[in-house]
This record gives sequence, C-alpha cells and structure tokens, in this order.
Amino acid sequence: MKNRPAPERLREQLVKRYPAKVAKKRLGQIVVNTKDASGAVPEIKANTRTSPGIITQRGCCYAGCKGVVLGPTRDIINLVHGPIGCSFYAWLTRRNQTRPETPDAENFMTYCFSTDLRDEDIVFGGEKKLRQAIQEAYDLFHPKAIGVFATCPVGLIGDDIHAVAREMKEKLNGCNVFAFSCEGYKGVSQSAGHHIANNQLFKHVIGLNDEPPAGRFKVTLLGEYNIGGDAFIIEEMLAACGITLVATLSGNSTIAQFERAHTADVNCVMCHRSINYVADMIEKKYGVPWFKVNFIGANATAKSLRRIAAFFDDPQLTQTVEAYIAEQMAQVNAVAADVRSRCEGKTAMLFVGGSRAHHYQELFAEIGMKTVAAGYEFAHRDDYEGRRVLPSIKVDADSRNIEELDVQPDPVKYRPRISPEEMAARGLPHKDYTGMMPEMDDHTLVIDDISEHETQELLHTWRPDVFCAGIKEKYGVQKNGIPCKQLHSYDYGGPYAGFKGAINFYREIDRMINATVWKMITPPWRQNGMPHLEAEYVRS
Ligand code: CFM
Repeated sequence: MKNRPAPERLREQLVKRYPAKVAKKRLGQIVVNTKDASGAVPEIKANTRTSPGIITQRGCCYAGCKGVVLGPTRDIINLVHGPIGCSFYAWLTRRNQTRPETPDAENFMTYCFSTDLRDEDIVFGGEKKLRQAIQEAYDLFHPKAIGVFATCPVGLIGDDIHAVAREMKEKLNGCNVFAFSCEGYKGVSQSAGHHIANNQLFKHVIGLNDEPPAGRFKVTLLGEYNIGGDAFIIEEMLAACGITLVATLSGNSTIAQFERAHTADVNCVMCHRSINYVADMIEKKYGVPWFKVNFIGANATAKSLRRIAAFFDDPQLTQTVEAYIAEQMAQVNAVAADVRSRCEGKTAMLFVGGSRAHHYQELFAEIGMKTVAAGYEFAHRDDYEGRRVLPSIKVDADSRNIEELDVQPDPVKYRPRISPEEMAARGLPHKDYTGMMPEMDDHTLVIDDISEHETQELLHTWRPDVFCAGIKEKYGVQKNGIPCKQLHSYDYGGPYAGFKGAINFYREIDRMINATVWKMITPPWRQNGMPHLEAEYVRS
C-alpha cells in the first residue's frame, strides 16, 4: 500500500469512466470515511436502484426471502411457485447447514419443490397447478408447514397465492400453509425479500406457541443462518454457559422454534439487516427487548456473551460466562499471536451482503490487519451509519412497495421484560446498532453496491493483501494475483463464528495471504509477445 493514491483521488478515479449521471449517483454511494467529534459519519446513499449497465453483486427479492430467511429451516416445505430455472435456487445453493434431531427426522432441505410453471400456466394462470403441488407435497410428506414463494411471472400474471394458501390450509387441517409475494423484481435487492419474509413469519408463525422451553436464561437468536456451521458453534457456546436457546431465525431451526420465538427473555440480533423487522415487531407485540450481538471475532464474541450475562444480571451466570471466556480466550490468543506475527500490517477489503462486511473486520483486526475499504451489497443507511439516522431515511417508491405491518401490543400476551432504563443501567444498548462506518478508521473508503469495474480499479490501485467477496467476484479478483476469501460460502470452509471459528479464520487468512502462489501469477495478457487489446467506453 506504499504510494497509494489518497482515498479522495481514488474515489474520483472509480467513477471516471461512467457517464456523468451515473458518476454523480455513484459518488453518493462512495464515501471517504471520517468521524466528527460526536462520532457522526458522512451520509452514504444506500438501498437505491443499481444503474442499468453496472455489473452489480446484488441478488433479487426471491433470493432474500426464500433463500436467506426461510431456506435454513428444515421442516417447512419451501415450495417455489414459478419456472424451474428459479427453482434451482431452492436446492442447497447456500451453505446453511442443519442437524435433524434423529437420522430419520424431517429434513426437506435436500429437496427441490417447484410448480414448474410452463407456457400454458402463464397464459391461463397457475393457481390450479399451485393447489395441486401443495396437495402433492402434503400427500408425500405430511409436513407441519408449507411456504409458497412467488417468483417474477407469478406477480405478472396475478395468481392469488395467498388465497390458495388460505384455502389449502383449511383443507389440510393441521398443516400451516402461508405464502410470500417475493417476486424477484420487488424492491431494489434481496433486502426487500428479507422484509417480506419477516412480515409473513410474524403474521403466520411467530406467536403460535406460548410455551417456552425450560431454562432460567432464555434467548432467541435472530439473524444467524448457520453458514458453514456457525450456528452449531453458537449453540454450543450458549449451552456451555447455561443459556437456553429458545429459537434461531433461522439457522438449524424448525417451525416449532419459530412458533415460540416470542417467549424468550431477550432477542439477540446477529444480522441486523435481514431480521431487524422481526426484532422490532416482537418487541412491540410481546414486549421482548432486543440488542445487537456479534459472534464473528473472538473479542466480539466475548462482548456479546457478556451482554447476555449483563441482561440477566445473575452472579452465577456471570461467573460461568467469565470462566468460559477465559478458557476459550487462552486458546484463541495463542493462535492469534502466532498468526499476527505473519499478518500484522497487511490490508483487507470486504464487499459482501448486509452485515458481514462489518462483522469480519473484527477478525482481521485481531490478527493485526487493517480494513482499508468495505461496503455492503444491499444494506441500508442504518447498517452503515447506525440506527441513529433512521428518522432521516427518506422512504422512496421502491421501499413503499413493501408492506409495513401495523403492530400493536397484544392485549393478553404483551409482557415487558425489563425497562429501557434498567437496560441502560446494565450497559445494554437497547434496540441499537451503531453501524459499520463509526468503527472504521478515518480515510478508509466505504462503497455501497460496488460494481465489477470499481472492484478492478480498487484492486489495481490499492492492491490489498486479501479481498473478501463472493463466488461471482472471486476469479476476477484472483486474476490480479490477490487472494479472494469468500465470505458468503466461506469457500467451503468454516465455521468462523465464536472462539473456535475465530481460530479457523485466522489460520485460513494466514494460509491465503502468505502463500507465494499469488506472486507467481502473470496473466497471459501481460506476458511478453502476447497480443494485447485495450478498449475505451464509447459515450454518446
Ligand atoms: Fe445477513 Fe447473511 Fe449477510 Fe444476508 Fe446474504 Fe449470507 Fe451475506 Mo450471502 S442474511 S446480510 S442476504 S449475514 S446470504 S448469511 S453471506 S449476502 S453478509
């Protein structure tokens, strides 16, 4: 990173080749991070449409609803109403793992359920086929629940999936059937799908069972999806500390967990972006408060466990948690010190999703690495700047399209657990997420919805030691002789959560950035004598 251009100059360089209108829009989404005396950071544009022509990292609304929020639950049949192409993504394309209680317990995650819409269904309507498919799935598996997910054409032809779901729920006495209007084109990214998934789960599932599991300290974990086994690690840690996990939304979960999710003493929010709506709605209706946790990074994990202990304010629990942290940190520190000796001072860039680009900075910091640029694909301003900016976020037409449920305290079930004042007295940040930018250094670059072109410019100019993104970006990054760590799928590795996960991650990064193979790469087009073509954009 010697002689690298200043971030202000690089920011201009990233948009230099765009048409003026696109450049102007992108400059609102590319920010040089600074903090004023109060800790406030500059405003960043986020959750806006991607300009046509830009190669974005983003996915669609259906991906956020079906894939992200509902996908990791094993005993709900997720039935995709749409053409078979979309349905491919109904089948194990995300590494959300699950562990049924017994080998023959229900697990539908290995199946692909689809209505396989064809030409004639598009012309004459697909409701009949949907009814048949629900019936067929029920007859074959007798599941406790069936979720129906609309893909783009369903919205265009106007199938009433909610009416079909209601009708079939009545018919299949005892099987909960509900539907999601999560057509791919809704909203500007998969973020819209998260919101739709949250709404429907809240309306149709959460609150159906008021019996919490036994235990003195009960928490629900929101926004942990068990990629690469992260949730297994978190479950193990909570159990070791004597904390009862009421439900997880939705890694390694079952519908029975969702039904009782509102019975915890407190909700712990891991991925704020994908699940904050459920956290807020449960609080409003049932009185369960929430605070933010982060189990990515050993220090963050310790802090999160301490937060839970502080909430319960029980000397025995505090002692157990402290002893557990001390024991785990001894192992973590030994590996961190060794890895740090080879990674100190190296640089990382993180461009992923709606929470990991923030959370993983902790892990890099623990081995002495600096995050010089980061950004989300689809997060909102509150994930960047902190929830304090929520009142100033303008609701645009795309966001207005997503239903906002009017939630009121339940006349019978509402039971406040603890007052906001008591939470503050215990040092707990009630209902808050401070966001990514306040925790990043000044003069780092924050880029929302980064494009492929900007990625390449960043790589050429600032040459980080590791770039974190996903499979779509991976090989384009590696062609620059820079290793790419996938933070969605973990490159088939992981888990990375908790103390054990931190150790896995340190070792993985050490291996990647200190491998000499990257220094040996000369791409064919840079080799002597190879024909070389360069092109410029033609502007009208
Ligand atoms: Fe939350 Fe996620 Fe993420 Fe997300 Fe995702 Fe994911 Fe992600 Mo891929 S829910 S926002 S929509 S932490 S699938 S488990 S890795 S983009 S940063």
